[in-house]
Formats: sequence, structure tokens, C-alpha cells
Amino acid sequence: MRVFGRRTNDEKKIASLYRDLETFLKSDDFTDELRNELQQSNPDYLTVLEKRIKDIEKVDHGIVIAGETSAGKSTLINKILEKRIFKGRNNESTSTICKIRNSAKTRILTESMTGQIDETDLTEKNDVEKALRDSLKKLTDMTSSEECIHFRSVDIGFLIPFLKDNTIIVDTPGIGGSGLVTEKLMEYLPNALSFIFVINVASAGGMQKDRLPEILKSIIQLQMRNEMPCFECDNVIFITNKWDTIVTEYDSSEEDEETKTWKKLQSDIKERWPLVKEENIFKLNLKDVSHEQQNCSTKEFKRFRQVLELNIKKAENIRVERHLRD
Ligand SMILES: Nc1nc2c(ncn2[C@@H]2O[C@H](COP(=O)(O)OP(=O)(O)OP(=O)(O)O)[C@@H](O)[C@H]2O)c(=O)[nH]1
Ligand SMILES: [Mg+2]
Repeated sequence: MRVFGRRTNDEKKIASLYRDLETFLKSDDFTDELRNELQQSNPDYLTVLEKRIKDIEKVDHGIVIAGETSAGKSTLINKILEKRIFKGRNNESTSTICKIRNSAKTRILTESMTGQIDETDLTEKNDVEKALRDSLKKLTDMTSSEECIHFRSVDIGFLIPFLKDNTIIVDTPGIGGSGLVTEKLMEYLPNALSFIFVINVASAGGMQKDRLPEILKSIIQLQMRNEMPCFECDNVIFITNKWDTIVTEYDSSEEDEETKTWKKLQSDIKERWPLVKEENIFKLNLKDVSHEQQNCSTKEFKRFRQVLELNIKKAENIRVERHLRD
């Protein structure tokens, strides 16, 4: 996959150190005797080194938003950016991976399945938000265009001061959508530094379907194979959304539906992602988040925003720190 960010100087230095080490380990200067000794203390040292190289060469520091179709992922990104760049739809809508990054220029780059790159420059447009929304509708919304499914990724750049250099927010197609879009998400997984799962509580309590646990399992497997060495499991965030759709019938003798669902959801999440921090499970209605109006959802969203900014700060240097530490 082509990437449009840049690696930092420190990342480049580490990558070149690894390359030098690899050349030495493969050279005749590294005798069989030394080779055997190293193999004993560090089994498969060349494979481990190759995985390290592959990891430091990843340019994206991706904060990946994932979840079932229609859970509210694109809505969440609109709220984070305080811009309505994605149109909300009830049907499976996002068709491709959308990377959103800070850039002085307002532009959209698309990469087709065959690797062709195209750029749309929107910098001169008067209403940038509308220009982005209209272009993205054509490019990523599968309810409006047949073509969009053929993109491998869409890279969106505009002024987002809180996003640092290579840290990007990644909108993903819904899990449980058509086969091809799930494949795109799985292919991107190893690039993720942190995850935000959006769960639709109306969809049979949110965690009943097998898809989300499937992704969580894939992350664990990638980690075990050492393909995501910089991923921090306890930074994973869960946003439970659409509480407004849960109907509560008041009956003093029983717990109401909302409380029951909340308890069940918390325990389901903990069961599938045991490292989750309780304070990283958020409960809100994304559609009610507003800057003009104070309500529970807005309050909860502000709390989420603080955790997110902390994660972004951590993501900035995490690859360099991890590679130098271990
Ligand atoms: N009732 C209710 N609807 C919401 C809420 N948040 C978002 N929605 C609606 O849910 C629908 C789907 O939202 P999206 O943000 O497009 O969902 P998505 O996860 O990006 O969906 P895909 O891209 O298809 O995977 C839209 O019509 C939103 O307006 C909420 O808190 N309550
Ligand atoms: Mg979407």
C-alpha cells in the first residue's frame, strides 16, 4: 500500500541501523559459531529483525476507528473534527479506508486497487467543509457510487492542528459489510497504533455478533506474531452508541433495559478484551453531541476527547521509543 506521510529522522536512523545489522548478520564476517550462539539466545533472530524493520518502516501512526456497519464511525469522526465531512447514512456507507491527516493543503488523494494515485486539490474552495463532503460522497460513499469500491484507500488532508505529523485518524468500512470491505480493514490492521471501537447498542446489545470479537482476535494474533510491536492493548477505546434507541419501560421491581444492557455490554467487552480500562468504555449518543448544548452525551464526549488527545500524544513517538527500548 502506498503511503503519503513521512517518517521522522529518528525513525529513518533506526531503520538504517537495523539494515546495517541485517547486512552484518548475513555476511561472512558473522561466523557459523557466532550464528549458532545467537540462534540459541535469540531463536529466529533474522525473522524478528525483519519484522522490526517492517514495523519501523510503517509511516502511518494510525488511530483506527472500527465497528459494525452503521454503528456511527463516520459520525464519530465528524464530531472529533468538528466538521461534517462524512454524510450519515443508515445503510452500509463507508466503502473504503479513509485516512485523515493534518495538512496545510486541503486535498484528497485516492489510490486505486491497481496502485494509481489521483489528487483532488480543494485548497482554493471557499467552503472547505462542503467541498470535502461533496468530494468524499462521490469517492467513499457506496450508497451513491459504484466506483468507490475500487479504491484501496482515500487519503484526506486539511488543517487539523491537534493531529501531529504522522498520526492519522482512520475511518474504516463497517465490519459485517460486503466481503471486500472487511478484507480492506483486515489488511490495514497491522498499521494500527490504537483502536476505537464503536458499538451500536441497538444491534442485539452490541457484542452479540461475531464480527467484533473476530477483529479483536486478529489483533491478538498479530501481536503474538510480533507484527504490531508498538500497539498498546490498554489504550483501546470502546464507544457504545445509540442509547436513545433502547426503550425503557419503567417497572420498579426490575432493572430497566438500559441498565441491564450497560452491565451486559461492559462484561462482554471485558471478557473479549481483558486489558480494557473501565474508564475507556464510553456511553453516549453521538447524534446528541453538540457544542451549543450541554447534555450527558456532550459531557461524555468531552471525556473521550481528552483520552483521545492523550493517545495521540503517545502515538507521536511511540515507534521510536519502543524500538530503542527493547
Ligand atoms: N439513533 C441514533 N442514530 C445515530 C447516532 N449516531 C449516529 N447515528 C446514525 O446512524 C447512522 C449510521 O451512522 P454512520 O456514522 O454513517 O455509521 P458508520 O459506522 O460510519 O457506518 P458504515 O460506514 O456503513 O460502516 C446515521 O444515519 C447516523 O445519523 C445516535 O447516537 N443515535
Ligand atoms: Mg462510515
